[in-house]
Amino acid sequence: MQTHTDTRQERFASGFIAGLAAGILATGVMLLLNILLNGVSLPEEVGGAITRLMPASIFDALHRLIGADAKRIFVAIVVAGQCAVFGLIGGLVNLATTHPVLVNEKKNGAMRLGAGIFLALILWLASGLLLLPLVGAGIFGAQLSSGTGGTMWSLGLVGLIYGVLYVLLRNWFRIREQIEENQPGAQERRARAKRTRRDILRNGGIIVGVGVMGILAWRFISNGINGANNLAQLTKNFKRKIIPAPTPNYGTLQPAPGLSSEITSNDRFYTVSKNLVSDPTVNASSWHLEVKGEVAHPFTLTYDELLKIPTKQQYESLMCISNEVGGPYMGNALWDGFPLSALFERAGGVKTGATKVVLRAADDYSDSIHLSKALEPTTLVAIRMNGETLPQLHGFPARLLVPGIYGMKHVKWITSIEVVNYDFRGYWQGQGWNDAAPIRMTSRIDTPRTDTSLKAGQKTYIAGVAFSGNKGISEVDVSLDNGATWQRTTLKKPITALTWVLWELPWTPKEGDYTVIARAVDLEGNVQDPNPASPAPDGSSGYHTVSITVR
Ligand SMILES: Nc1nc2c(c(=O)[nH]1)N[C@H]1C(S)=C(S)[C@@H](COP(=O)(O)O)O[C@H]1N2
Ligand SMILES: [Mo]
Repeated sequence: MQTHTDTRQERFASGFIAGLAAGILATGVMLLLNILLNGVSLPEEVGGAITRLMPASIFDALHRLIGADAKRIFVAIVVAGQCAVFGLIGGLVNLATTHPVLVNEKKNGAMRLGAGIFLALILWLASGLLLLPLVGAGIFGAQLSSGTGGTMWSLGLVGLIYGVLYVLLRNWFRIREQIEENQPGAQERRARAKRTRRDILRNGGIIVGVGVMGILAWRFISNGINGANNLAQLTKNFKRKIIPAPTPNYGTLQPAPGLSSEITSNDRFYTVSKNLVSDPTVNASSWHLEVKGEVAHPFTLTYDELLKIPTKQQYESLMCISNEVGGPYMGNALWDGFPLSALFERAGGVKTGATKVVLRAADDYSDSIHLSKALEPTTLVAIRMNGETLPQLHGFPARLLVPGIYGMKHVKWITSIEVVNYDFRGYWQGQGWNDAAPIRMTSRIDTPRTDTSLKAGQKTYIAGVAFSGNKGISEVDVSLDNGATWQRTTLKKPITALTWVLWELPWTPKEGDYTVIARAVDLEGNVQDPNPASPAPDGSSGYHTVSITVR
């Protein structure tokens, strides 16, 4: 049989394709094992390390540029990256394996299955001893909730699938190529195939490039339009504080379509977590809550013991520190929980010198709050939300509630509570996010939405929500003329000072183009900050603005 000797380029290309195909399947299995059996997910660990290393400002800018889907797009890129690395390994291995121990020359140069298993072993060691420690997950994921054992077997299985599949595919490609070689016209077909490969690469590159440029241009233009409000005038008329604070203008609101409901149902409540692929599903029967550190008598609770602690009900609204002005990451619920301080009493008290309380979670998330904040009577360990057992997405079996500071500190899926005497920094603080994280007052126009067309002479309502954390709301004003004049809106008397406030202004507009702006004042008289700031590192500020056309 006349065999054509492959060029190095061709050997790499066929090895790459075999590696890529095997890698896509192995990656799929890895993600499935992660979701179903708590196996390790390398894309999540690598992706997590990248987001942690990224300065908060860049993270934030990317988030704004790409929008709400940033997390999904990022995961897709990292997953694709992993598949590409598998392809690359396949290509390099095919270049390097000529040794008779790995390749059986008698069988047309077929790679031995043992070579695939050997490759799996090398990959297993490299990811367990190099990659995982490098991304901060410890040797074989010792720091992860999947643990060393879970990481070892899941990585091993995924590696084996890759190694064996790679060898089979690579050999299959080779046999096919050899059969084709021996048919007439092989030279021509090879040349044509090479041209096609080049064309696909070039055209694909152009399409991706144009697409990316298009998205960037579109975001740039739309950001520019939204950002063009009369800021100089707003800041000039801005009084930081009104003394005495205005007396709230409570009244009955008309049902305005589009206005948020005062209580957000569990299935409509926003969810945010660091977890790129899946959130933890905690098994209540094996779950424990450790209370430890600078306390007299550390102890551990089971879920049944936790349920026996007397609870109280508390309405509280939550807002994510990544929420843009006017953004969706806000909600209000009725929670059942017990004061965090009850756990310290049970532990025989906090030792002198303690300064902070560290919360750790089943997804390896952590954050801390100052001891004084931890001892406030409204700081709760919550176990129910709107009358239901805490839903999995919102932190089952237990989460923290700390009114006045951002959602970031409301640690979900808590596994341990440690009192410490040093300045602990949590998961997001490594990126530069504010550690104290007090909520910056905000108001959102729920209706009408931007670019709505309204009919002249027809009565409608401008309505929305305002939130200050734990300082209440005394006044919300609306401007219809880009900040030149303001009108007071009617407030729905809020449930407590820890919740958001619904507001409304009836409006029968004349024909014209309007720039509608809202601003709030809290019960201490502090006025919402008009200076626009993006969420990183302290939370967003500025006034929500919508453009309305009336015809
Ligand atoms: N364990 C854990 N707790 C967490 C997070 C997380 O990633 N892991 N994310 C925090 C962030 S950034 C926010 S805004 C809130 C969101 O809570 P929700 O999903 O119930 O709205 O949870 C916080 N608690
Ligand atoms: Mo958040």
